[in-house]
Amino acid sequence: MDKLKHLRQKVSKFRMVGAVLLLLWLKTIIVMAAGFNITIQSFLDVLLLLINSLGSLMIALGFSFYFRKRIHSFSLIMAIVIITGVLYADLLYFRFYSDFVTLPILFQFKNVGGIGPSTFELMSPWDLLLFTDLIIAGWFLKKKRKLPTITSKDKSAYLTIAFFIVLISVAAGLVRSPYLFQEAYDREQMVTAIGPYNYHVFDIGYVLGVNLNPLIASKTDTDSPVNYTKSKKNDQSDLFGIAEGKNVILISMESTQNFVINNKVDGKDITPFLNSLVEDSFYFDQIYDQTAQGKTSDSEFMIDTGLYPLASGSVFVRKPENTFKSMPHILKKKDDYYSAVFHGNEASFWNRDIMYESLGYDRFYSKKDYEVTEENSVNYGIKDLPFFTQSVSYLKDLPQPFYTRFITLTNHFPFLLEEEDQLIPQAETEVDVVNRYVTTVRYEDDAIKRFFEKLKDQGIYDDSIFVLYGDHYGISEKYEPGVFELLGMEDTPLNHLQLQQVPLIIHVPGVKGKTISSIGGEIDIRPTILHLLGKKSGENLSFGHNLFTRVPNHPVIFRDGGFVTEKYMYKDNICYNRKSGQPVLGNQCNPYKEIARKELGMSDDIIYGDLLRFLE
Ligand code: GP9
Ligand code: MN
Repeated sequence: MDKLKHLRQKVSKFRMVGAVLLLLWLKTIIVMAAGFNITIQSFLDVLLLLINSLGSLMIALGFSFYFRKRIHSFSLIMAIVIITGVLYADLLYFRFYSDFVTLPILFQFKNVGGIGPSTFELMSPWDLLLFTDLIIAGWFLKKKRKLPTITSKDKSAYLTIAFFIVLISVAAGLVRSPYLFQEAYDREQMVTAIGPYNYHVFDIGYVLGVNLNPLIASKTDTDSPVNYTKSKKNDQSDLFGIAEGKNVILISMESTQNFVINNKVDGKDITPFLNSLVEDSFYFDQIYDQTAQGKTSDSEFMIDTGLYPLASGSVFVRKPENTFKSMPHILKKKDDYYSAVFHGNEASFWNRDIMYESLGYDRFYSKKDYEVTEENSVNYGIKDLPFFTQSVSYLKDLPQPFYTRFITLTNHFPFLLEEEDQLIPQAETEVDVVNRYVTTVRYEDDAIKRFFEKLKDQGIYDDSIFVLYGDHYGISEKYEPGVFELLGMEDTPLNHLQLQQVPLIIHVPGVKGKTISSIGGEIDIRPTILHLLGKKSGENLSFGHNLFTRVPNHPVIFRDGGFVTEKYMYKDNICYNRKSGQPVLGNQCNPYKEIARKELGMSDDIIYGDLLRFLE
């Protein structure tokens, strides 16, 4: 009897912590299920949803025991504030990017273009409900400051139980996803399996851990990626070398998705110039955006190095001191190409000023090289038209042949443009972002058209090849319903995948070209250019395939471990048949999943271990 009474007394000491725990636990489950759309496919998924945040929440609240002898009410309130803050930040970030916050992204927040200008737009009045527990607990704890004393023995028992729950839930997560930690880039899988809080702890540990990789790496670590990338099937085509010795002009088209090509708004073409250009070029109409959190910089990185971007943060920001074997290096060595990037934003954005040196660029024309005024700017900076006009005055004096990239800016979220620059009316969907988007794309199209005209005037056009590509999606999943409305498409996983396509147009003056509908990704752009320039070498330790001969069943791999092949698509851990659009048995995707894991893993090893320094 005494024992029971004793136990009851013990438990009652934890009443307050228990109540707070219950509120936070329920809140986390609701946010996971309703906010993060966690996939529930089995009983195990339900179980994981219920337990995987419990242990970590207990540990977080357990800190409050250690502030004083008594549970300090202030420390409990702080724990609620911090936990709710993390959860809410995750929720807002997820609403825009359908992704989870990582440690590196916090250090490059000034570069996170999406949520910055529109955080308020991402909020909903319902979100206030997330803070109700804070108000209740605050009110209660204000009245009852003196909470019970907890003995060291009780504290240890509490924490033992908490760690045990964490252990059990991680083990259950591993039963669900055996490659959980090898596929740490699949953050959706991570959060589903081990919950948002354990995920954040893992992410911090992982990021800190990989910083040690360069210290322990050695030349032998390059063996397996060298052998793997050497064994890639690289067929030749009769286009090999057709552009030998020509200038290369890459145009990175900000946020430009493939659906705008040959589409109209109110009877008017969204991209009249690009539409005419594709008639006269190699137009790849099934190229997928493979960027991750580094957005524009990720696309630049893939094209210059043939490596995958990192799963979290931008390589430009995280690994600028690495050795790279990039396009400028290869072309300089072989044919003494001069290389330059033109971009009207601040040089330090995405750490470009530092990274371009590592990538071997001779010159970076950034904001300070342009005349930027209030009149000629919008949103992020100088508008595309004055940007190209001013760029040509530099370009005409560059030593030839050159390898150059022009990065446009006007078509950037939230797609702002003065009325006089809007060459077509806004679309009339339910989604304003989409309505504005078509006008900024139309503006960009016109600016590119005039750029071509100026290059013809300067006599540069004939001696150059042009590679125009959309850097990544512009309309995030949140706003996609507007695109579906515009295009009269259904909102299905397959159609969502289709919207991840970006245009790739390779224009070789004097060569007829054609539309090529085999699948590919941004990582394949580099070997395709090298092929046209007649370069056989330089493709070791890079993962792209020449798009003119790309094997159709090799997966186009996304940074979250998803992929698309000719037959299948794998997204959010579901395997779909692309023809029917229906989910199929997961094992049909397994061989490709294995390739994705291998390539992403090797690419990460190269970057985290700075392995290319061993191959000089
Ligand atoms: C900024 C521009 C846009 O300089 O490249 O960056 P994004 O937000 O698209 O990565
Ligand atoms: Mn971009």
